[in-house]
Amino acid sequence: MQMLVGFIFVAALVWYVIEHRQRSTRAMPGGIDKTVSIPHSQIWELYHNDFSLCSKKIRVCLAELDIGYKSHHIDLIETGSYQNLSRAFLKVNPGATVPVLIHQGHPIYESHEQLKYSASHAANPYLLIPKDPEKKSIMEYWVHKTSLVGDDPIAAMNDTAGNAIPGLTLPIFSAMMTYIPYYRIAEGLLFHRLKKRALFFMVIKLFGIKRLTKMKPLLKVIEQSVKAMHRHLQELERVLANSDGKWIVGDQFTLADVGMMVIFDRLLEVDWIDEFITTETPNLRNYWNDLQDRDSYAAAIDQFSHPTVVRGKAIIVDLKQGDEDFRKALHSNPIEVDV
Ligand SMILES: N[C@@H](CCC(=O)N[C@@H](CS)C(=O)NCC(=O)O)C(=O)O
Repeated sequence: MQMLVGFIFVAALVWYVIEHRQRSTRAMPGGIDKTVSIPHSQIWELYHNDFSLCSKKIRVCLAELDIGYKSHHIDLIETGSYQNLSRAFLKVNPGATVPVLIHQGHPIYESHEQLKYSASHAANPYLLIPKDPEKKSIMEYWVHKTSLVGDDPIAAMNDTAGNAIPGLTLPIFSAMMTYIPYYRIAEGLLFHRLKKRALFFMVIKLFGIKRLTKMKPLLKVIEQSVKAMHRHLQELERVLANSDGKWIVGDQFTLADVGMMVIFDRLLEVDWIDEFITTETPNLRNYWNDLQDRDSYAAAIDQFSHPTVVRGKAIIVDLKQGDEDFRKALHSNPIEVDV
Protein backbone atom coordinates (compact mmCIF):
# COMPACT_ATOMS: atom_id res chain seq x y z
CA MET A 1 0.00 0.00 0.00
CA GLN A 2 2.79 2.41 1.01
CA MET A 3 4.60 1.61 -2.22
CA LEU A 4 1.48 2.37 -4.24
CA VAL A 5 1.00 5.74 -2.52
CA GLY A 6 4.69 6.54 -3.08
CA PHE A 7 4.41 5.58 -6.75
CA ILE A 8 1.32 7.76 -7.27
CA PHE A 9 3.02 10.67 -5.53
CA VAL A 10 6.18 10.41 -7.69
CA ALA A 11 4.11 10.00 -10.89
CA ALA A 12 2.05 13.10 -10.01
CA LEU A 13 5.22 15.07 -9.28
CA VAL A 14 6.83 14.04 -12.59
CA TRP A 15 3.62 14.96 -14.45
CA TYR A 16 3.53 18.36 -12.74
CA VAL A 17 7.17 19.15 -13.50
CA ILE A 18 6.78 18.21 -17.18
CA GLU A 19 3.49 20.09 -17.56
CA HIS A 20 4.84 23.13 -15.77
CA ARG A 21 7.75 23.31 -18.19
CA GLN A 22 5.49 22.96 -21.20
CA ARG A 23 3.10 25.55 -19.87
CA SER A 24 5.50 28.16 -18.56
CA THR A 25 4.07 31.68 -18.64
CA ARG A 26 5.58 35.15 -18.53
CA ALA A 27 4.42 38.75 -18.83
CA MET A 28 4.54 39.94 -22.44
CA PRO A 29 5.39 43.49 -23.50
CA GLY A 30 2.68 45.34 -25.43
CA GLY A 31 2.80 45.88 -29.20
CA ILE A 32 3.60 43.70 -32.19
CA ASP A 33 6.21 40.93 -31.92
CA LYS A 34 7.64 40.42 -35.40
CA THR A 35 10.03 37.73 -34.18
CA VAL A 36 7.07 35.39 -33.64
CA SER A 37 5.09 33.75 -36.46
CA ILE A 38 1.78 32.11 -35.62
CA PRO A 39 0.27 29.73 -38.19
CA HIS A 40 -2.58 31.66 -39.83
CA SER A 41 -4.91 31.57 -42.80
CA GLN A 42 -6.16 35.17 -42.77
CA ILE A 43 -4.47 38.58 -42.66
CA TRP A 44 -6.16 39.38 -39.36
CA GLU A 45 -6.96 36.79 -36.71
CA LEU A 46 -8.24 37.35 -33.19
CA TYR A 47 -7.92 35.18 -30.09
CA HIS A 48 -10.59 36.45 -27.74
CA ASN A 49 -13.31 35.61 -25.24
CA ASP A 50 -17.02 36.50 -25.37
CA PHE A 51 -17.05 38.04 -21.88
CA SER A 52 -13.59 39.61 -21.56
CA LEU A 53 -13.63 43.41 -21.43
CA CYS A 54 -10.46 43.82 -23.48
CA SER A 55 -11.70 41.35 -26.10
CA LYS A 56 -14.89 43.36 -26.52
CA LYS A 57 -12.80 46.47 -27.01
CA ILE A 58 -10.78 45.16 -29.93
CA ARG A 59 -13.86 43.50 -31.47
CA VAL A 60 -15.65 46.87 -31.44
CA CYS A 61 -12.59 48.53 -32.95
CA LEU A 62 -12.33 45.98 -35.77
CA ALA A 63 -16.07 46.30 -36.44
CA GLU A 64 -15.75 50.10 -36.65
CA LEU A 65 -12.83 49.75 -39.05
CA ASP A 66 -14.70 47.10 -41.06
CA ILE A 67 -11.74 44.73 -40.72
CA GLY A 68 -12.73 41.08 -41.09
CA TYR A 69 -10.86 38.50 -39.04
CA LYS A 70 -10.70 34.81 -38.26
CA SER A 71 -12.09 34.25 -34.78
CA HIS A 72 -10.58 31.90 -32.17
CA HIS A 73 -12.66 31.79 -28.99
CA ILE A 74 -10.57 31.06 -25.90
CA ASP A 75 -12.27 30.07 -22.66
CA LEU A 76 -11.12 31.66 -19.42
CA ILE A 77 -11.96 30.13 -16.07
CA GLU A 78 -14.85 32.56 -15.66
CA THR A 79 -16.48 31.19 -18.82
CA GLY A 80 -15.71 27.52 -18.21
CA SER A 81 -12.06 26.46 -18.28
CA TYR A 82 -8.46 27.62 -18.37
CA GLN A 83 -8.09 27.24 -22.13
CA ASN A 84 -5.78 30.27 -21.87
CA LEU A 85 -3.34 28.00 -19.98
CA SER A 86 -3.35 25.29 -22.66
CA ARG A 87 -0.11 24.49 -24.44
CA ALA A 88 -1.65 25.53 -27.76
CA PHE A 89 -2.70 28.97 -26.55
CA LEU A 90 0.54 29.65 -24.69
CA LYS A 91 2.30 29.42 -28.06
CA VAL A 92 0.15 32.36 -29.15
CA ASN A 93 0.51 34.28 -25.90
CA PRO A 94 2.92 33.12 -23.19
CA GLY A 95 1.25 35.77 -21.02
CA ALA A 96 -1.92 33.58 -21.01
CA THR A 97 -4.31 36.48 -21.57
CA VAL A 98 -6.77 37.46 -24.26
CA PRO A 99 -7.18 39.25 -26.54
CA VAL A 100 -4.33 38.61 -28.95
CA LEU A 101 -4.63 40.20 -32.36
CA ILE A 102 -2.63 38.54 -35.13
CA HIS A 103 -1.59 40.55 -38.17
CA GLN A 104 -0.03 38.51 -40.99
CA GLY A 105 0.98 35.92 -38.42
CA HIS A 106 2.55 38.33 -35.92
CA PRO A 107 0.95 38.72 -32.48
CA ILE A 108 0.05 42.09 -31.02
CA TYR A 109 -0.26 42.08 -27.24
CA GLU A 110 -2.23 44.44 -24.98
CA SER A 111 -5.63 45.59 -26.20
CA HIS A 112 -4.84 49.33 -26.14
CA GLU A 113 -1.87 48.60 -28.45
CA GLN A 114 -4.15 46.50 -30.66
CA LEU A 115 -6.58 49.42 -30.98
CA LYS A 116 -3.85 51.81 -32.10
CA TYR A 117 -2.19 49.26 -34.40
CA SER A 118 -5.37 48.20 -36.20
CA ALA A 119 -6.67 51.78 -36.51
CA SER A 120 -3.40 53.02 -37.97
CA HIS A 121 -3.22 50.05 -40.41
CA ALA A 122 -6.83 50.45 -41.61
CA ALA A 123 -7.74 51.66 -45.12
CA ASN A 124 -8.37 55.09 -43.59
CA PRO A 125 -5.87 55.54 -40.73
CA TYR A 126 -7.74 58.66 -39.55
CA LEU A 127 -11.13 57.01 -39.18
CA LEU A 128 -10.74 56.42 -35.43
CA ILE A 129 -7.67 58.60 -34.74
CA PRO A 130 -8.01 62.39 -35.03
CA LYS A 131 -5.60 64.20 -37.34
CA ASP A 132 -5.47 67.18 -35.00
CA PRO A 133 -2.60 66.57 -32.50
CA GLU A 134 -4.46 68.18 -29.60
CA LYS A 135 -7.53 65.99 -30.15
CA LYS A 136 -5.26 62.99 -30.62
CA SER A 137 -3.68 63.55 -27.25
CA ILE A 138 -7.13 63.80 -25.62
CA MET A 139 -8.02 60.54 -27.34
CA GLU A 140 -4.83 58.92 -26.03
CA TYR A 141 -5.60 60.06 -22.49
CA TRP A 142 -9.00 58.36 -22.66
CA VAL A 143 -7.69 55.24 -24.34
CA HIS A 144 -5.41 54.88 -21.34
CA LYS A 145 -8.23 55.79 -18.97
CA THR A 146 -10.37 52.94 -20.35
CA SER A 147 -7.54 50.38 -20.29
CA LEU A 148 -7.07 47.45 -17.98
CA VAL A 149 -3.39 47.74 -17.12
CA GLY A 150 -0.87 45.84 -15.04
CA ASP A 151 -0.95 42.56 -13.16
CA ASP A 152 -2.91 43.98 -10.23
CA PRO A 153 -5.64 46.24 -11.66
CA ILE A 154 -7.52 46.40 -8.36
CA ALA A 155 -4.54 48.11 -6.72
CA ALA A 156 -4.63 50.74 -9.49
CA MET A 157 -8.39 51.28 -9.78
CA ASN A 158 -8.01 55.02 -9.20
CA ASP A 159 -5.74 55.35 -12.24
CA THR A 160 -8.09 54.04 -14.89
CA ALA A 161 -11.78 53.23 -15.29
CA GLY A 162 -10.67 49.92 -16.86
CA ASN A 163 -8.94 49.00 -13.61
CA ALA A 164 -12.08 49.81 -11.61
CA ILE A 165 -14.00 47.18 -13.61
CA PRO A 166 -12.70 43.92 -12.01
CA GLY A 167 -13.96 44.97 -8.55
CA LEU A 168 -17.40 45.67 -10.00
CA THR A 169 -17.37 42.38 -11.88
CA LEU A 170 -16.66 40.51 -8.63
CA PRO A 171 -20.32 39.61 -7.85
CA ILE A 172 -20.96 38.14 -11.29
CA PHE A 173 -17.61 36.30 -11.18
CA SER A 174 -18.82 34.72 -7.97
CA ALA A 175 -22.20 33.83 -9.50
CA MET A 176 -20.52 32.34 -12.60
CA MET A 177 -18.31 30.11 -10.43
CA THR A 178 -21.50 28.25 -9.45
CA TYR A 179 -21.26 26.53 -12.83
CA ILE A 180 -17.51 25.83 -12.93
CA PRO A 181 -16.26 22.58 -11.34
CA TYR A 182 -13.52 22.67 -8.68
CA TYR A 183 -11.02 20.60 -10.65
CA ARG A 184 -11.07 23.19 -13.44
CA ILE A 185 -10.49 26.06 -11.02
CA ALA A 186 -7.64 24.12 -9.37
CA GLU A 187 -5.74 24.08 -12.67
CA GLY A 188 -5.07 27.78 -12.17
CA LEU A 189 -3.46 27.15 -8.78
CA LEU A 190 -0.99 24.85 -10.50
CA PHE A 191 -0.23 26.76 -13.68
CA HIS A 192 -1.43 30.39 -13.58
CA ARG A 193 1.29 33.05 -13.55
CA LEU A 194 -0.76 35.17 -11.18
CA LYS A 195 -1.44 32.91 -8.21
CA LYS A 196 -3.49 35.63 -6.51
CA ARG A 197 -5.98 35.59 -9.42
CA ALA A 198 -6.19 31.79 -9.39
CA LEU A 199 -6.68 31.77 -5.63
CA PHE A 200 -9.38 34.42 -5.85
CA PHE A 201 -11.52 32.18 -8.09
CA MET A 202 -11.06 29.21 -5.76
CA VAL A 203 -12.03 31.28 -2.72
CA ILE A 204 -15.20 32.71 -4.30
CA LYS A 205 -16.15 29.22 -5.47
CA LEU A 206 -15.69 27.85 -1.95
CA PHE A 207 -17.76 30.60 -0.33
CA GLY A 208 -20.47 30.71 -2.98
CA ILE A 209 -22.45 33.70 -4.19
CA LYS A 210 -24.87 33.68 -1.26
CA ARG A 211 -22.06 34.24 1.23
CA LEU A 212 -20.35 36.94 -0.84
CA THR A 213 -21.81 39.64 1.37
CA LYS A 214 -20.19 38.01 4.42
CA MET A 215 -16.72 38.43 2.93
CA LYS A 216 -15.74 41.85 4.25
CA PRO A 217 -12.48 42.26 2.25
CA LEU A 218 -14.34 41.60 -1.00
CA LEU A 219 -17.11 44.03 -0.07
CA LYS A 220 -14.44 46.61 0.60
CA VAL A 221 -12.98 46.09 -2.88
CA ILE A 222 -16.45 46.52 -4.39
CA GLU A 223 -17.07 49.69 -2.38
CA GLN A 224 -13.71 51.17 -3.41
CA SER A 225 -14.33 50.25 -7.05
CA VAL A 226 -17.72 51.99 -6.98
CA LYS A 227 -16.08 55.15 -5.66
CA ALA A 228 -13.25 54.97 -8.18
CA MET A 229 -15.67 54.46 -11.07
CA HIS A 230 -17.74 57.43 -9.89
CA ARG A 231 -14.64 59.62 -10.04
CA HIS A 232 -13.70 58.45 -13.55
CA LEU A 233 -17.23 58.90 -14.85
CA GLN A 234 -17.69 62.31 -13.27
CA GLU A 235 -14.56 63.39 -15.10
CA LEU A 236 -16.12 62.03 -18.30
CA GLU A 237 -19.41 63.84 -17.57
CA ARG A 238 -17.47 67.13 -17.46
CA VAL A 239 -15.54 66.33 -20.66
CA LEU A 240 -18.76 65.51 -22.51
CA ALA A 241 -20.43 68.67 -21.23
CA ASN A 242 -17.59 70.70 -22.77
CA SER A 243 -17.20 68.64 -25.95
CA ASP A 244 -18.19 70.40 -29.19
CA GLY A 245 -19.81 67.19 -30.47
CA LYS A 246 -21.40 64.07 -29.05
CA TRP A 247 -18.16 62.11 -28.66
CA ILE A 248 -15.20 62.55 -26.31
CA VAL A 249 -13.08 64.63 -28.68
CA GLY A 250 -15.98 66.34 -30.45
CA ASP A 251 -17.69 65.25 -33.66
CA GLN A 252 -15.39 62.34 -34.40
CA PHE A 253 -16.00 58.89 -32.90
CA THR A 254 -12.53 57.71 -31.89
CA LEU A 255 -10.66 54.95 -30.07
CA ALA A 256 -11.50 56.77 -26.83
CA ASP A 257 -15.20 56.07 -27.44
CA VAL A 258 -14.41 52.45 -28.33
CA GLY A 259 -12.82 52.07 -24.88
CA MET A 260 -15.72 53.77 -23.15
CA MET A 261 -18.35 51.70 -24.96
CA VAL A 262 -17.09 48.51 -23.37
CA ILE A 263 -16.83 50.07 -19.91
CA PHE A 264 -20.50 51.10 -20.04
CA ASP A 265 -21.48 47.76 -21.50
CA ARG A 266 -19.74 45.95 -18.64
CA LEU A 267 -21.55 48.13 -16.10
CA LEU A 268 -24.83 47.13 -17.75
CA GLU A 269 -23.84 43.47 -17.92
CA VAL A 270 -23.00 43.29 -14.21
CA ASP A 271 -26.05 45.29 -13.14
CA TRP A 272 -24.24 48.45 -11.99
CA ILE A 273 -25.28 50.88 -14.71
CA ASP A 274 -28.04 52.60 -12.67
CA GLU A 275 -25.50 53.43 -9.98
CA PHE A 276 -23.55 55.57 -12.43
CA ILE A 277 -26.04 56.90 -14.97
CA THR A 278 -28.59 59.00 -13.14
CA THR A 279 -30.55 62.21 -13.58
CA GLU A 280 -27.42 64.00 -12.38
CA THR A 281 -25.40 62.74 -15.34
CA PRO A 282 -27.40 63.84 -18.43
CA ASN A 283 -24.32 63.84 -20.65
CA LEU A 284 -23.37 60.30 -19.68
CA ARG A 285 -26.91 59.18 -20.36
CA ASN A 286 -27.02 60.67 -23.88
CA TYR A 287 -23.53 59.42 -24.59
CA TRP A 288 -24.38 55.85 -23.53
CA ASN A 289 -27.51 55.94 -25.72
CA ASP A 290 -25.41 57.10 -28.67
CA LEU A 291 -22.84 54.37 -28.03
CA GLN A 292 -25.53 51.69 -28.05
CA ASP A 293 -26.80 52.99 -31.38
CA ARG A 294 -23.50 52.23 -33.12
CA ASP A 295 -23.57 49.22 -35.46
CA SER A 296 -20.36 48.06 -33.80
CA TYR A 297 -22.20 47.66 -30.48
CA ALA A 298 -24.58 45.14 -32.02
CA ALA A 299 -21.91 43.41 -34.10
CA ALA A 300 -19.10 43.12 -31.55
CA ILE A 301 -20.87 43.02 -28.19
CA ASP A 302 -24.52 41.95 -28.45
CA GLN A 303 -23.74 39.05 -30.75
CA PHE A 304 -21.21 37.52 -28.38
CA SER A 305 -23.26 36.57 -25.36
CA HIS A 306 -22.01 33.61 -23.30
CA PRO A 307 -24.43 31.21 -21.52
CA THR A 308 -22.44 31.25 -18.24
CA VAL A 309 -22.59 35.05 -18.20
CA VAL A 310 -26.33 35.07 -18.87
CA ARG A 311 -26.88 32.62 -16.00
CA GLY A 312 -24.52 34.54 -13.71
CA LYS A 313 -26.29 37.80 -14.42
CA ALA A 314 -29.69 36.20 -13.71
CA ILE A 315 -28.42 35.05 -10.29
CA ILE A 316 -27.27 38.57 -9.39
CA VAL A 317 -30.50 40.22 -10.52
CA ASP A 318 -32.62 37.63 -8.64
CA LEU A 319 -30.58 38.00 -5.47
CA LYS A 320 -30.79 41.79 -5.55
CA GLN A 321 -34.56 41.61 -6.02
CA GLY A 322 -35.28 38.81 -3.56
CA ASP A 323 -32.71 39.41 -0.83
CA GLU A 324 -32.73 42.94 0.57
CA ASP A 325 -29.57 42.32 2.64
CA PHE A 326 -27.66 41.25 -0.45
CA ARG A 327 -28.78 44.32 -2.39
CA LYS A 328 -27.97 46.66 0.48
CA ALA A 329 -24.55 45.13 1.02
CA LEU A 330 -23.62 45.93 -2.57
CA HIS A 331 -25.41 49.23 -3.04
CA SER A 332 -25.75 51.02 0.27
CA ASN A 333 -22.24 52.30 0.67
CA PRO A 334 -22.13 56.05 1.11
CA ILE A 335 -20.47 57.56 -1.93
CA GLU A 336 -18.26 60.56 -1.27
CA VAL A 337 -16.76 61.73 -4.48
CA ASP A 338 -14.67 64.83 -5.06
CA VAL A 339 -16.22 66.75 -7.91
N1 LIG B 1 -3.70 44.65 -20.26
C1 LIG B 1 -4.19 43.50 -20.98
C2 LIG B 1 -5.13 42.73 -20.07
C3 LIG B 1 -5.44 41.38 -20.61
C4 LIG B 1 -6.24 40.59 -19.62
O1 LIG B 1 -5.99 40.63 -18.40
N2 LIG B 1 -7.18 39.84 -20.14
C5 LIG B 1 -8.04 39.07 -19.27
C6 LIG B 1 -9.46 39.10 -19.81
S1 LIG B 1 -10.06 40.77 -19.89
C7 LIG B 1 -7.57 37.62 -19.29
O2 LIG B 1 -7.20 37.11 -20.32
N3 LIG B 1 -7.62 36.97 -18.14
C8 LIG B 1 -7.37 35.57 -18.06
C9 LIG B 1 -6.45 35.17 -16.96
O3 LIG B 1 -5.67 36.01 -16.50
O4 LIG B 1 -6.50 34.00 -16.58
C10 LIG B 1 -4.91 43.96 -22.26
O5 LIG B 1 -5.40 45.09 -22.29
O6 LIG B 1 -4.95 43.19 -23.23
